[in-house]
Amino acid sequence: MYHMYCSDVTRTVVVGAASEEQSRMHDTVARAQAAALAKMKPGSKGKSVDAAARDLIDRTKYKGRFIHGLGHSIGLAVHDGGALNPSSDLVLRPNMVFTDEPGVYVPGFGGVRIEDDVLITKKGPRYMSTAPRGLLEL
Ligand SMILES: [Mn+2]
Repeated sequence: MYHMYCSDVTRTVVVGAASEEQSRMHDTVARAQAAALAKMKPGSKGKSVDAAARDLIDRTKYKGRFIHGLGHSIGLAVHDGGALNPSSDLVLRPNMVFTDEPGVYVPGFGGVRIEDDVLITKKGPRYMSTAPRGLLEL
């Protein structure tokens, strides 16, 4: 919280050194997050932002493993009412703030989510969260 406004950030942690598969999974989600970010511009529809991440994931071995919407608006409430998901007709406008939080989840193996908060500006998207986005090895 900052002056009553919420943030919502997710990082993924692996205990020990990441395996090749864990690294590949994290890299896929990172690329999906970046693909969605590139679409987070004024005039974009929520469903097209979601599709940028979902289509990327669905072209990999993790097809169908992104099992939630891409993100949500955020402000005085952490889930502020607007959604970025496959059925969202919401149109992005300058000064709106959304999360960009793709993930993949494989039963019996594990999951990855990377979540950051993004300000929509006339010039395009701007990350408001600055924590390192890499896979954390503990
Ligand atoms: Mn969230």
